[in-house]
Amino acid sequence: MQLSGAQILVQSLKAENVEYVFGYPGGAVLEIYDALFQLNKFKHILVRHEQAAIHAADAYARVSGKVGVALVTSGPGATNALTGIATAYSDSIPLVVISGQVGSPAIGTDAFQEIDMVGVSRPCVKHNFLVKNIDDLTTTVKKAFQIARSGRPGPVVIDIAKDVTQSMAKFSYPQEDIFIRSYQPVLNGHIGQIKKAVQMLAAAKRPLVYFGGGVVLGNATDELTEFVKLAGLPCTATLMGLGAYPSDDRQYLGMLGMHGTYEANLAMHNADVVLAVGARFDDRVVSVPAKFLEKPKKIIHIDIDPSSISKRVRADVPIVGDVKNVLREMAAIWKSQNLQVNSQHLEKWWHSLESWRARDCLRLPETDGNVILPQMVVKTLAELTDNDAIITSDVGQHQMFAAQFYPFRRPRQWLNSGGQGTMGVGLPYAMGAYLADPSKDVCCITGEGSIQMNIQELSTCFQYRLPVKIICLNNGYLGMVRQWQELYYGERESETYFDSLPDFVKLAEAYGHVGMRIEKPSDVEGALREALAMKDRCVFLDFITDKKQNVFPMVGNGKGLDEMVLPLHMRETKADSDVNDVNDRDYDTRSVP
Ligand SMILES: Cc1cc2nc3c(=O)[nH]c(=O)nc-3n(C[C@H](O)[C@H](O)[C@H](O)COP(=O)(O)OP(=O)(O)OC[C@H]3O[C@@H](n4cnc5c(N)ncnc54)[C@H](O)[C@@H]3O)c2cc1C
Ligand SMILES: Cc1ncc(C[n+]2csc(CCOP(=O)(O)OP(=O)(O)O)c2C)c(N)n1
Ligand SMILES: [Mg+2]
Repeated sequence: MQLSGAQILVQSLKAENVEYVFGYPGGAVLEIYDALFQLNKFKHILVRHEQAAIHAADAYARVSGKVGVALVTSGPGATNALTGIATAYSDSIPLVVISGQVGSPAIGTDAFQEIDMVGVSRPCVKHNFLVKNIDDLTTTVKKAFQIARSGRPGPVVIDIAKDVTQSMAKFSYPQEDIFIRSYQPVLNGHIGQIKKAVQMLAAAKRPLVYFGGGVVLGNATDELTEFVKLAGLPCTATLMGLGAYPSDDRQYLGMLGMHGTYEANLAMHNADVVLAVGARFDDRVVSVPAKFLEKPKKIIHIDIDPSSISKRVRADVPIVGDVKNVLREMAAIWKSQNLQVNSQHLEKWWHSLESWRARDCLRLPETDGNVILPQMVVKTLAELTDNDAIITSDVGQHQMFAAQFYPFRRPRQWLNSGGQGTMGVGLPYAMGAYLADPSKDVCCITGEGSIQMNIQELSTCFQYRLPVKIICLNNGYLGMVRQWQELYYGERESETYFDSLPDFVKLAEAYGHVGMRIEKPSDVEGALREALAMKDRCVFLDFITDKKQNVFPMVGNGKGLDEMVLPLHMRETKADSDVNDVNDRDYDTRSVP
């Protein structure tokens, strides 16, 4: 039977077991929307802005582990999608984004709503395709899903010329994966390298496991936990790795990096052998490579993407492969060779780590009791949700407070934009997350700045009755930028204060939701309880928080991990440890250069 290209596309997505498509219609995709209507093969979520379609599909992928799918029209629909695509690309999230294109005879003629989507998306996709011939359609869709989900995952764009959606052909979807000669991800690590790595770890004096988003993407939590336990090693997560190892375990030191814990950052600074597992030595972790390597360390780096290895910091033992496979091999060798780290060294190392941890770098700051501390809101939320909610965040101080104060229990529970730091992801992420797993409370921790970047999605939440909870930590400021201005720009608050903000309670109500404004610390718990009890309502909680809270610890630009700006309560006393070479700055915010 002959089908139109649009119908073939819809059938192909069905063959890929697509459950949701997030999208927005327009001229170039009219045929596709008509086929969606007629064939009714999966659920379409009509967002209010294409950027949100991509973010929601991205969140669906982060929570479900499947490929997220979005559909946008040509021209402005496609360009609106770009921020979402770049966001997913930076965090290695598997997406298939279908964009409409003008008819193939019109391509290159400055046609109405024509944009070279393959060209403009090239730097921020794992791969992209332009389909100009209906005979290429099914194989292109098949390849797109294959590429998006395999190896290092990422977004793939399929740009489809309108005439392709209109022409007719026979539908036949490839059953087996298509062999792509130029794309063959390496899944198993080199055994010689793995043996070398294991020996190096066993001989270490101050070993550290540094894991990241690759463990989440590779579903390797069990393998990571087993190896860390087996060898008795301390471990630390990147922002993207949070939840990949249970955060209440004693061997876990918390997040490292720019806003990492004192103990995690000093552990990395002082470690002599580092096992990096699916983490890419981002500049928010490494800061300046020369300072990072100031204390000599051997680096073992497991990553599925060879281009991630030795990109910023040279690896001594590179292992290209899937984290799950490599960690399994490492555990098998560790056991069969009956290896262990010298117990005296390990004991001494743990003594230092514990002394740093005892300094309690995330202790809540003192207040007069009249202002709401943003950290306190996150802590209370964690308690009330038993550390089990899916948390999405936007970008800014609230994002870091969420990362520091919500103790994640499992992978795929924490969704945020790490690589791009895209303000505006929080609400669409909550939408996609809820659709992927409606059994969990889904809470979006946001700021009054970020939420306004995709606030229109409150309308989508109403249309599909998505009962997400929006926890707005409203400090009236673009707080993270203000923090930098306070610390590094002589307190000149250039364009970071909002002189006017909407009444979020009325705004939420106008969209059909429940709005709450919370101004007193004593009301925080009650408000959260009340909101969480409204299982079928979307609730916007506008917490009026302390305007001038800062996120500490903080590693400033150009500083080493041992040169953290510490919270007030730590500035007075020195750490007590034999390997601690940290010089606690007698820090005065105003005197920072
Ligand atoms: C305001 C702000 C503050 C931030 N502060 C911090 C901070 O303090 N600390 C911090 O850590 N980050 C921070 N970030 C985030 C930072 O920018 C990076 O996004 C983050 O550090 C990267 O995490 P990652 O190294 O785990 O890499 P990811 O981006 O998660 O990359 C994963 C890596 O794993 C590999 N991989 C994927 N799948 C597999 C597999 N199956 N097997 C093997 N390898 C695989 C990939 O190739 C890639 O190299 C901040 C961001 C913002 C916006
Ligand atoms: C799209 C985008 N524009 C600008 C920035 C730069 N930026 C990072 S954090 C931030 C402030 C965020 O303010 P808010 O959402 O109120 O959060 P807060 O830091 O106050 O908690 C800005 C402007 C960004 N990350 N993304
Ligand atoms: Mg703010």
